Amino acid sequence: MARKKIALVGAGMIGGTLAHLAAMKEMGDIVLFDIAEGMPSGKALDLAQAGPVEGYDAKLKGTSDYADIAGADVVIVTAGVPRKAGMSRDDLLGINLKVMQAVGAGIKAHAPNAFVICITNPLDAMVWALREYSGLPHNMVVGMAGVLDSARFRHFLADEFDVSVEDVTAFVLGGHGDTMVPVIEYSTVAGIPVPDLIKMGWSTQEKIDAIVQRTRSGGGEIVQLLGNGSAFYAPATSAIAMAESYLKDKKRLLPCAAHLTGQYGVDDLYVGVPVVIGAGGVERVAEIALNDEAKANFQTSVDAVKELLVACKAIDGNLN
Ligand code: A3D
Repeated sequence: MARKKIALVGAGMIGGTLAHLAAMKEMGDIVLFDIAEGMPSGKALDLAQAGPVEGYDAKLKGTSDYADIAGADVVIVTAGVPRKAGMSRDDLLGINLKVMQAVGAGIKAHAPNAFVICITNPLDAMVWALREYSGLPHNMVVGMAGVLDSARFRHFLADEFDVSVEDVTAFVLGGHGDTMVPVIEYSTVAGIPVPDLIKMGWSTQEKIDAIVQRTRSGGGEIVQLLGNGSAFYAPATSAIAMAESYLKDKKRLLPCAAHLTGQYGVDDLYVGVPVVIGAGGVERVAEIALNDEAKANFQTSVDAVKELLVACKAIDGNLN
């Protein structure tokens, strides 16, 4: 069986980390695409030279020519600009929308059968625009945010309960922004829901509320600390988990920005919900029951995503 092909569009901080992870896991051959000439080839060569030491077999190529992504099984898109301290994700919209137009055209021409994972911010609007520009089926285009936001929530919860992160599951729904919705009823330690753990005296409502808030601003906390650019290790790991679920038909249930067609009362919008990812791309949307507070928060988040789409359409009249 031929090796799989993973195309990484955008070879910056996340793109380079994606290439490293994909090579270490021998997920397939890797193409690093970027408009910056030379840099993707430099990263590809550096990573190829780590192969003999680590013992991974993967062909790595850097390029600025879309023809090189031809036949990719998975395309992960990080092209664009990241946030700087003091910027919101939404401040990136104007620049990154134009980038999505170019990337969408490249995918449409050269990798129309790929499973496409978008990471570029503002995520929920960019994944929608990328789908529009690429013309791929909705089930084959998905946004990475929920896996990362949930991982941040899981890390903070594991720290608070002083238990292994392995046993902590958590769900964060809604758009990838300050209005995201960490749902504590569906967050557990080895199956014990967080509200029960509070009753057991393992934590307090105040502490969990503070963790929810820290999760919402988890990306901003890292932007402040780094001083230049935004998080890249955990975002890359999260996208790789989604790519693996597709390539290995694992059918993992992961929170992702997926296209909704009436689920959760939302139509024709990309927003973070739990979905099953398998060989068919996004195979199923899990519609979980939400309490009134979570429902209201989810709606606020959906309204924020809708506003971003209005802004996209104002910039590009061809989007509708
Ligand atoms: P960075 O290291 O700047 O890499 C972006 C790369 O995109 C650079 O190498 C650019 O040269 C390249 N690029 C710019 N325009 C184009 C184009 N038209 N075609 C191809 N390549 C292009 O950023 P990064 O890797 O740190 O972040 C990438 C994106 O991910 C940003 O938009 C971030 O805001 C976003 N991000 C999202 C999350 C989510 O959870 C959704 C988390 C962290 C970062």
